Amino acid sequence: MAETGFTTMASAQAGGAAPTIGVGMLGYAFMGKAHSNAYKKLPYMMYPPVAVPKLVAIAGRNEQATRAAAQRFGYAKVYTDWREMLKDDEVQLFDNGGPNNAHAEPCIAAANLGKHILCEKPLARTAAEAATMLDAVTKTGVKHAVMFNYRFVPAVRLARDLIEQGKLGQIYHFRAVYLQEWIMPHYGTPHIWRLDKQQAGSGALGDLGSHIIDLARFLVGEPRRVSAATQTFIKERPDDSGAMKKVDVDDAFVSTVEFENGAIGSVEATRFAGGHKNYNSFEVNGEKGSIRFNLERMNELDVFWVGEEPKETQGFHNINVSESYHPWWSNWWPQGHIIGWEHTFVHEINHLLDAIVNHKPVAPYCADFTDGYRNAVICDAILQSAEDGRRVDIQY
Ligand code: SOE
Repeated sequence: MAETGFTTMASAQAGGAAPTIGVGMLGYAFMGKAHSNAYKKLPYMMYPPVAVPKLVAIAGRNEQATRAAAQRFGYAKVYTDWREMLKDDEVQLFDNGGPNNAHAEPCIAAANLGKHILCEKPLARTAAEAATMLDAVTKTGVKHAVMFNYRFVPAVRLARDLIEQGKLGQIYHFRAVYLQEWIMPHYGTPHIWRLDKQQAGSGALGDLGSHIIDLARFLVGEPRRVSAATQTFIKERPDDSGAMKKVDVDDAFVSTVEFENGAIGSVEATRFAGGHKNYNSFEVNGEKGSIRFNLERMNELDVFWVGEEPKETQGFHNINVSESYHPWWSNWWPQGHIIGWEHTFVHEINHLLDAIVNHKPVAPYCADFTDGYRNAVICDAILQSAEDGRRVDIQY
C-alpha cells in the first residue's frame, strides 16, 4: 500500500526522537478540558514535538464523570483518589486542574514523589498556603509551573519582548482590567465554589485579578505597594439545597499599584461588568510609546510610538499579531488566520515539557511556583488594604 505520509500520535515522535511524558490529570471540568485538549494537540502542532504527552491517568471524586472524561479525552486509567494516581510510576507530570482548595495538598504530595507539576491559577488561596507549595518544589527540585496562560498569548509575549528590548523606554504606567459579567443578577448564578472563601480563597481577585497581577509582574516588574477596595454586591446566594448562603468573597476589587521601578498604575477585576464576556485588557505607557491589549481581540495589539509618524498621524495603530515571526506563530497558520484562547494552553504546556526534557528553566517566560507565591502575596496585600483602608507594602 502506498505510504500515505500520514502521521499518527506514535509517529509524531519524529522517528522516536521525542520522549514521551506520562501525564496524570486531576480534574475534568473546564480546566481539565482545556489542558487535555492541549496535550492532544501539542504533538502534531508544535511539531516536531520536544516531547509527546501520554495521557496516563485522570482523577476525580465522581467515578462516573471521571470515567466519561477518560473516555472523551483518551486517558488510559481512572482514579477516584489522587493519592492513588500519584503512586502510579507512569505519571511523570502531575497536572492540577482542581479547585483552589485542592491545589496545595496534591501538589506537595506530587513534589515529594518526584513528579513535575503544572498547577492551575491561582497557585493557592493565600500566600501562606502558596509558600508551603513553593517550599516543597524547591526541596525536591522538580519542574513546576502555574497556568498563567495569558503570558502565552502571542500578542502578550510580543509586548513583553518589546518592553524587554527597551522599545518603550522608561515605563510610567500599567493599568489593567479583567471584566466579566456572569454572576450578575440576571444570570442567577447560585453559590458556587468560586464564591466560597474556604474553597476559592477569594472571588474576582484570585480568579481574574491574579491574571492581571501576573501580567503586571511579567510586563513591568515587581509591585512595592498597593491600595485597594473590594465589594460584594450580592451578599447571599442559594446553595445546592436552595438555602441562602452568605457570599464571603469579593465580587469585585480595584487597586492602585506602585512598582519598584517607579511606574504607577491600577488593576481591577469584576464579574459585574455587564457586556464584557472575558475582557482582560491592559495598557503600558512608556517614554517612547504605549502598548494596549484586549483578550476579546486576542490576535491584535494597539501600539503607539513617539515621533515615529508625521505629527498629523500620531496615535495608536492596530497590528495583527499573526506573522510567522511572531511568538509561536510558525507552528500555526499563515498570517491573519487567527488562533484562540485554547492555543495559549498548548504554548505553555509545550514550554514546560521543553523545560522538563531539556533541563531548562521554567521562568521567567512561564510562571513558576515563585511567581505563584508572589502573586498570592500581592493578592493578600490587596485584601489587607481593602480591610484596613491603608496602603500595604509588598514583602515576599
Ligand atoms: C472564570 O472566571 C475563568 O474561567 C477563570 O477561572 C480563568 O482563569 C480565565 O482565564 C477565564 O475565566
